[in-house]
Amino acid sequence: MNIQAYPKVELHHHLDCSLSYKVVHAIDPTVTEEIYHRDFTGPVKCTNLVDFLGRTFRGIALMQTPEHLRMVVDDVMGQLKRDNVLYAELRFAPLLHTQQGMSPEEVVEVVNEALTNAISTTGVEARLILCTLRHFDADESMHTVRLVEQFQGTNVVGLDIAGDEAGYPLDEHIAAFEYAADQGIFRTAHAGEARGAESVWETLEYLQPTRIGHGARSIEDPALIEKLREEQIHLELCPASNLQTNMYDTYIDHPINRLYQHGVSMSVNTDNRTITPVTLKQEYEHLHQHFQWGKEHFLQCNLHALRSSFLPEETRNTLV
Ligand code: ES4
Ligand code: ZN
Repeated sequence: MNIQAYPKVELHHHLDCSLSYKVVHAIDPTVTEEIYHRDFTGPVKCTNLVDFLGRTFRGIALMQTPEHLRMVVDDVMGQLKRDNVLYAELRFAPLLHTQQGMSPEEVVEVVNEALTNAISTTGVEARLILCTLRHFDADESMHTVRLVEQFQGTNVVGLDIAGDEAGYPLDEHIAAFEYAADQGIFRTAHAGEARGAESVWETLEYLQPTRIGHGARSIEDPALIEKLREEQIHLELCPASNLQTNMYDTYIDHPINRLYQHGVSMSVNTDNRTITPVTLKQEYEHLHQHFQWGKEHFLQCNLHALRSSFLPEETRNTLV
């Protein structure tokens, strides 16, 4: 089985956490390969999600001008092409890119335009998801969903909430997600990563997403598994990232194979490619090695991913 050549779909990919050494060095020539591996790439095990999130700032600091944003988009799209990704949804938080004077609107405009160009040069189809963050207040969350609304009809297709799941509740974000639902904006939300099944239940109740970022810990509650299966709520699973954030000790402890056997809609994703230095090819190899996954598993995940993608319904099946 040639896993590299295998066509892949990636729904959960943080644009701001996937900078290659090459682009980091091009933006900041003082960063040597040694510094990149020390400061940008995380250790095999972080203490927890907060420790992991603390490693996102170095990359974000290099994405504060139009030129640097364009370089990162081109770099990431090149990585996806080499991984034989057919379709990707790339996410980032526009409000984190205003340190050198860009407005959030300009940030989205630049990334959107750079992505249109990269789609035509690479042939990789891709769209954008804008993230609010758990520690943001209600105004910042509302600003983020307004950006999604403003950019409807471009590459921007949805809303996500990321960040410190265990440290901040959902209260500040409920209005923004309600607004998104009223506007027909697609929604996903990180949950079931730093907290267990009760966090996934809360997220489903208050934010009403059609997908959950991670959601791996849903396995802890059979009633939740039943709900996910019945309502076809899609889990964007990222096993290598979950090992790194210390959710599980070893690969075989990860519930991805059990979730698959329960018939839950799911996809395989990298989450990020800098802090967790992993490609989808490598992630598929891990699954083959530890759970004997083969073509039928990867095909099923990719079909589930397309069905749950934020493309317009009529184009979801045109990529296969
Ligand atoms: C996250 Cl902001 C961010 N980046 C990567 N992974 C995450 N998990 C939760 N928030
Ligand atoms: Zn994530």
